[in-house]
Amino acid sequence: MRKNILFVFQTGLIGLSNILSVNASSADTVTDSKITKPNLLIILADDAGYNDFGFMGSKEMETPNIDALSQAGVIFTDGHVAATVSSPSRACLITGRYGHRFGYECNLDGKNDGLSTDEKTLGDLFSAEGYRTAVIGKWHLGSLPEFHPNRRGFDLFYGMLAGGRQYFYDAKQDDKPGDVHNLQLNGVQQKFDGYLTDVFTDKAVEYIYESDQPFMLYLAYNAVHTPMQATQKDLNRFKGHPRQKLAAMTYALDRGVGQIVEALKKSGKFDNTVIFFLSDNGGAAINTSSNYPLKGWKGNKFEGGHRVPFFMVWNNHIPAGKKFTGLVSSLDIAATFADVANIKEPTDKRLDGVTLIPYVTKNTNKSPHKMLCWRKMDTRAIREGDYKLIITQGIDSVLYNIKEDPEEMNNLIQKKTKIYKRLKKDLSKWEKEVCVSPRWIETGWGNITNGIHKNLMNNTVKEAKDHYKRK
Ligand SMILES: [Ca+2]
Repeated sequence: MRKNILFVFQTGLIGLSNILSVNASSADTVTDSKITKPNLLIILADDAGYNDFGFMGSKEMETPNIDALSQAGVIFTDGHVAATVSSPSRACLITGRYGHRFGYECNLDGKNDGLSTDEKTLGDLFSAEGYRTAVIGKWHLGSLPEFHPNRRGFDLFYGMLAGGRQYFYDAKQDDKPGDVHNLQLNGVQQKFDGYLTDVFTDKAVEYIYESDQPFMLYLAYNAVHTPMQATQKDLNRFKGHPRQKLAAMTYALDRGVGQIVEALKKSGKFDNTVIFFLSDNGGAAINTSSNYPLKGWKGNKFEGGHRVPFFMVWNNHIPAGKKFTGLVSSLDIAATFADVANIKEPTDKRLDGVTLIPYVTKNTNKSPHKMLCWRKMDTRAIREGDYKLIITQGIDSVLYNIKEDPEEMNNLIQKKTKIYKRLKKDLSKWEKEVCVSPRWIETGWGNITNGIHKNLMNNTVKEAKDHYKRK
């Protein structure tokens, strides 16, 4: 029995009052046979902007299906990924652990780089518990045979090993035999017709319908990562739009989410599926993302790099239409899944996240985390309470009150010396306790990223919104 707690939902009411926790000991014999483990679904977008969904306030992007899904659950307004670029962010997400524990703090750099085989993935964790497990979409955790999803706990892999690819089949480039950009099914190259976002959606829909046993599906769209390619029909819909290609690509992503939700509902699985939706890192400049009102982009330690659109849905089990303002991390997904599936967390490789269930089901905005930390090469950051410290070695340090100044424009280092010292000490302690030396670094990227941090630290624009003339 799942913690002897049965959540009962009364239709039509919203808020804590509709969640009754019942000591089910007297009803164990009745409920045990009826309760099956919930399905687990992560829908990951790639490089999507903080302000590029309707539910996040965008007036430019059309995302009715994602918006509707967000309203069926809890939106995390202070939700963060654990790294600001794709590959380490995914390593943290899929293990539930800071990648720094196993030297994974940079994007893949060489062909031998990948997710340490000493680490367990969500696939390992849930396949051992009888779940069907699948990755559909982008892997980007190593392309050597030992890093292949099928050898990392996932029964099904339909996607590409690389960190991105073209959205249409191209036999002369990405779809040359043996290329890491190939679309493949469990190691076998696949041809495909149409637009890749729709192709991934179709496979996920098929997977949802055919699953009789509980499933754990990691649906990692490469949308809306470059290259900026969309179907002609979607482009036509946004003719004259200031960000036509991004709007069309986002619309296809939204269409996919709509079809996933429809499949879950038509197959009777929607109420028994725990869904997380988020982006793998902040919006990129190169794909014309808007992170307004946050400062910075993918790849840096300002809020625009790691605070992402992020929500959770478990229909009839957690409240709907709620915003949760406590500090939340993508690291929490693994721990939350373990909790709802009543699986014991590993004791040897401890998860760094916490289950979010007690937070979203109670009338509280208490933070699940006292602090969160980030590190890549010369730059590191710590968020503790309302404050955030960013340090770029050899460049500068900045301290912000994120609650009062989410745009990170007002450096408080001179005014809040005690807080600065405390955060610096705690960050250093985290590095000593958690981080090992990176197993690889991003060759040639150091000077570029340090230059970007220098400009952002110096407020080379007067207001964060100046980054985003088109809100
Ligand atoms: Ca990304």
